[in-house]
Amino acid sequence: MTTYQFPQGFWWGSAASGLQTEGTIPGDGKGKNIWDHWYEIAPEKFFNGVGPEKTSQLYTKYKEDVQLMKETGHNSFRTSIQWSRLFPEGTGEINQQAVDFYNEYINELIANGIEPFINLYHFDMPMPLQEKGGWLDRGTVEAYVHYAKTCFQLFGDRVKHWFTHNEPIVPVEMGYLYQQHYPAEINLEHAVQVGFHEALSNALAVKAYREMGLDGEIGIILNLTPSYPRDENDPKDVKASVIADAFFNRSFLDPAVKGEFPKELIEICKELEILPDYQEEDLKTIKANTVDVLGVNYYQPRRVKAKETPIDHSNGPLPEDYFDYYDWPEKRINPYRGWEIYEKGIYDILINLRDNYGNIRCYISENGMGVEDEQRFLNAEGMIEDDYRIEFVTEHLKYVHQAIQEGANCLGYHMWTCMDNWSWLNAYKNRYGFISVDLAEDGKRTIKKSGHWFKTVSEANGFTVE
Ligand code: BGP
Repeated sequence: MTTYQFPQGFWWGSAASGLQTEGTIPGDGKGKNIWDHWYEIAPEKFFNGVGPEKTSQLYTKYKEDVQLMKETGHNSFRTSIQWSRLFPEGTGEINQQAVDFYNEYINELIANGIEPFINLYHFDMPMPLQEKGGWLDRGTVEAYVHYAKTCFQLFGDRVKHWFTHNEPIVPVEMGYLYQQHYPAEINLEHAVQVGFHEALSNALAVKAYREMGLDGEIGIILNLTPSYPRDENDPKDVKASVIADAFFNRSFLDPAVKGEFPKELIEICKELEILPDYQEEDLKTIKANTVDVLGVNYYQPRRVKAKETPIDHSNGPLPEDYFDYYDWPEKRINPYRGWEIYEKGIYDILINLRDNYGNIRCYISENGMGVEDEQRFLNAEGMIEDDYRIEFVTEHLKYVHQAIQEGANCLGYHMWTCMDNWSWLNAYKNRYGFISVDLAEDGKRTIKKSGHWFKTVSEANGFTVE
């Protein structure tokens, strides 16, 4: 038997986002964001035609949900404020109903011993700002900073862990390269500008937070996908992996933690003449306002090799001009999401942060496994027996534990997600939660086997396995 004991005060919990959980009810004053708009114009893109207004109804069920968090051993929980709920137009007039809702929700968490971690931007651009260009437009950066400051003012007395963005590379790649988020363009030049504005907005929000003298910490949440070369002894494969890493990880990790952009990326942008528009002052702002804490979302690695296929320039340059994806024959796949399961990746990330990023305070802010049709695993008592999820979390936690033993500054583990929630184009296809949500029964919640198991882990601050 081996016991994996975690440091005292370890954060056990889960993550979600406002848009994916709250839902919309008539008269709630929420404005439209890009998901509401996309669903209106292209509902067929969404799995089973389920749109973002029909999420897990947390807006009305949050009290019940907080109790369920307690029952599943949460000592902390992350969600995001919906920008379009607080500012229906993105800026300007504030929605008082949103202020009341977030106040009550945050207070409810705290009253139940659950530390609220609040993120500001989780893919939910208010539509009036998108109409002016969204992250392409510098005006959005200003509107974002106003939104951020308002949140700090309203909730900063009680919220001690703030995050500026969740996975800022995702709006870049999915909105401007791979067409999975609105506006679904393929345009590397736009992608670079969007990324720059997001990085700048992060630094400006960090600056604003510090200037307000609040007694919490502020960070950013990044999805780090370790880039493994096909052959680590082949310099061409290694170079391919370095470039993939610069595009997808270091593009935000380096400015957020070190205050500068990776030189490989700058060189490529110069060569392609797609450097973003910026002001000299911006680089100083980014340099001077790095984060206190880093959230790490880890789902899967990225495996690459030197470019072998011809470059296709029909849509202009792309990151894939510099590498090919490598199909590792030994990979294990979660067939529902199509993502590789590679537990050691979580260890490699934490060791990289220890060695190359000043061992910054960090925690695992998302990790999880989406599975389709979990009703197959219902037992006689009506509980989903998701042993595969327990195994998934256990195997990742073993590597988190090892990294901590070796000096990584990892402070917690949050699962994606608490209760089954709505996912971008996939809607309710894959379920990730510790708690199931029955859409046919008005969103009825039932704790899964993994939720009960997680409580034992949280209470023991670790677990014992054979
Ligand atoms: C992360 C996002 C989450 C969540 C999760 C699962 O990238 O931060 O919002 O959706 O991935 O992915 P998906 O919902 O696409 O299956």
